[in-house]
Amino acid sequence: MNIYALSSGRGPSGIAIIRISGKETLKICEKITKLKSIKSNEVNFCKFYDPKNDKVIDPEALLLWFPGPNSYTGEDLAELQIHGSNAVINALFKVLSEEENCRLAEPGEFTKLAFQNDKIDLLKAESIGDLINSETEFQREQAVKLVQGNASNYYNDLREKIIKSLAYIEAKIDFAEDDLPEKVLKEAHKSIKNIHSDISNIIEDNKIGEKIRDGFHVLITGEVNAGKSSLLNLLSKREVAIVSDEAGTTRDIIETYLNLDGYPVILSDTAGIRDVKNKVEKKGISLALGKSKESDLNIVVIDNSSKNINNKIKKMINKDTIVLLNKSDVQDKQNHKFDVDTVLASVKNNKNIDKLINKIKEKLSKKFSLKNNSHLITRERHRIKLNECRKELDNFLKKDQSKDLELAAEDLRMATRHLGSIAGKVDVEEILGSIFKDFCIGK
Ligand SMILES: Nc1nc2c(ncn2[C@@H]2O[C@H](COP(=O)(O)OP(=O)(O)OP(=O)(O)O)[C@@H](O)[C@H]2O)c(=O)[nH]1
Ligand SMILES: [Mg+2]
Repeated sequence: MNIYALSSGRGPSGIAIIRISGKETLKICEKITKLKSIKSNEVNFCKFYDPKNDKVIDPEALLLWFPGPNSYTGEDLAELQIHGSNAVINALFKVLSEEENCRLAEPGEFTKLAFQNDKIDLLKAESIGDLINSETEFQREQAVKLVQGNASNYYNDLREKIIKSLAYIEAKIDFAEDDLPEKVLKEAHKSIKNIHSDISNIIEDNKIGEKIRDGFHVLITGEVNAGKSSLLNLLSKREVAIVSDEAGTTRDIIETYLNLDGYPVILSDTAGIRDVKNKVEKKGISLALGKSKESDLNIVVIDNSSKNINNKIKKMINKDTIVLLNKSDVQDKQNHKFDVDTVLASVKNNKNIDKLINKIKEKLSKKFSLKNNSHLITRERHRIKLNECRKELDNFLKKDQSKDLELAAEDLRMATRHLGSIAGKVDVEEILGSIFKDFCIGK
């Protein structure tokens, strides 16, 4: 089966790129360009035709032809660069759909083929998706690291170290009667202990990689009518939440996604905290209080002219929060003092909001040590596999190796399997075989 899809965004645009992958790619290209010889890995200047009626679809276009296996998918692949109007794209799609054994690709199918044909590992496939979807600078940087294979190399190194220890243990099992020095087992144990601690460090990373990928949760909470929804609208540059001078306007949690100077942030506006009887507002307040416990950062908004601050709000303020004393245009003298980060601002006049943004960035980067560039886990899937791997290493370390050698070997085998499945490598036996063979020759 041959597949095709639009690889660039939907037009109208100067150029659109359609990819075709599959065994008959060249045949299809020859048919729709009428070119006698299509040069590989070079630009072919051409016209595209509808072979049914010989009418020209695009009079000036380019064709790039990459014979497999040296192509993105590992199969024969062509890139058709055509004028990016919807009409040209649709006409060419119609022609391709009328070809035998040719269908529209499913989402991600080209990359799936690349994985299946061993062109890329799973981590790279995921990171290509992340790079395509990256919206902020942090997300782009993280995806670039993964596309370049930083995480894959790291996991592969760890995995190979486990396999080496496993080879020692296998040798001890197979050549029990020979005098393999006890030292060998001790070294294997020590190496696994180090790997265990490396994996623990990766797991206990405050979920930074996932946060960069999915966004940091920042919550706007505080007094009623203090300007929380106004702040949400100002930061997201659109009217997301209703603003009104009526206290208790917001009840539901309103979320919006934004790029705060490179920081991906999921910003939530909530109901103001106060003591009320109204059932709906009460529910909104309890939602807000619950959410404030899970978020990465709380911005507590207080009207600078307020006389008394509700106790529940006071309790929310700690060194991990930022207090925004709002409406400085009404009262410009700071009315409340807190020994935490406080910004006196006016949302209405967009005064000192830049200071608030800087504080948000500062807090997030401190809490998640963003300067450290070793974030490896970007998905829950990786975390689950690492946890499973660590569990097996735990089992191994707990065993008395002099008695349970076979079982200890099985623990390590499982550990390599979990680690390998992060990047999509599961054929442990093969690598194990080669290392073990070398070990025996060297003995
Ligand atoms: N003077 C002044 N008024 C503001 C400022 N920010 C917001 N307001 C006004 O304060 C009122 C309440 O604003 P909202 O943004 O709805 O406040 P809220 O905290 O979301 O209110 P609830 O959802 O009811 O808790 C509106 O009339 C806003 O126009 C400000 O910086 N200065
Ligand atoms: Mg509101």
